Amino acid sequence: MKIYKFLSLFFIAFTFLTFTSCSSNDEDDSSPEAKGKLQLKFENGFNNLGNIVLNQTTQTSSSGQKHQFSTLKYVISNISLIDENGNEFKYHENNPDQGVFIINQENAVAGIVYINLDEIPKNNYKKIKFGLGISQNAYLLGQNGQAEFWDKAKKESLTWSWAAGYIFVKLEGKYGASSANTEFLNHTGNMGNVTANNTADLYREVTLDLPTTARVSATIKPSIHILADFNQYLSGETALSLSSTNDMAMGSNQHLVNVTNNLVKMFKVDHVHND
Ligand SMILES: [Cu+2]
Repeated sequence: MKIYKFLSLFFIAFTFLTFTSCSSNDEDDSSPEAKGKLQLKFENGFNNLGNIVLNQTTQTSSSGQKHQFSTLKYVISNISLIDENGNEFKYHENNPDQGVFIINQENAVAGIVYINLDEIPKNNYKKIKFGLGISQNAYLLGQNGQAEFWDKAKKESLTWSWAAGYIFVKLEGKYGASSANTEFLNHTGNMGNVTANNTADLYREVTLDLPTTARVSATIKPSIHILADFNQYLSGETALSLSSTNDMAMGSNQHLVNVTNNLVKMFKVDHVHND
């Protein structure tokens, strides 16, 4: 009997403690300055084949061309989150040192490349928006405005000269009619100041709906799981074929404009984890 009494007292004390710690957490959460964290997961694949394994996964395009990637990298910037009321929280907008991220398939862990964001206001978010590449507003800050990111991008071989600027998407690999045996490289990016140089602006933004609300709080760090379907590259809105005229393309020529317009449609939020 004694042991039961002891246990029940212990249980009451425990319940009380849990209760008080919960309510104090709630108070923290509701303070206007409450901040939390958010994770983005980028999973690069072919929607019918699953994750892309570099030098291995071989796809056949809608034009019947075999292709595989040895390098797959792209730049994500100007991330913003849109809440239930349509208000937008911008994460270090046009600030490459703090708000630009490189997705490199070499860094994929079980097929996923992670971006971790801090200092996100507690809120319920319904949409995510981000840029593929670097906006002119950011680039035109000049090299002093993005020294850290320039060095980081340089280490990842995602730069040309400063005057030319950044590589936005870097795809390399092999392609061919019956087997993937001919090398290709397609590097998209702006040619410096696109107005001054009268060249195409390849920076693009996408807005994606979240199938489940991402509930950022001091205690919940949601993960937004994004699929990037690389079938869009050659088999997207504009079907593209690699050939000797475009298999060594760098910059923003018409082939790379088409590649960009296809790729910007590859993103989709598959699901959101709230934990
Ligand atoms: Cu997931």
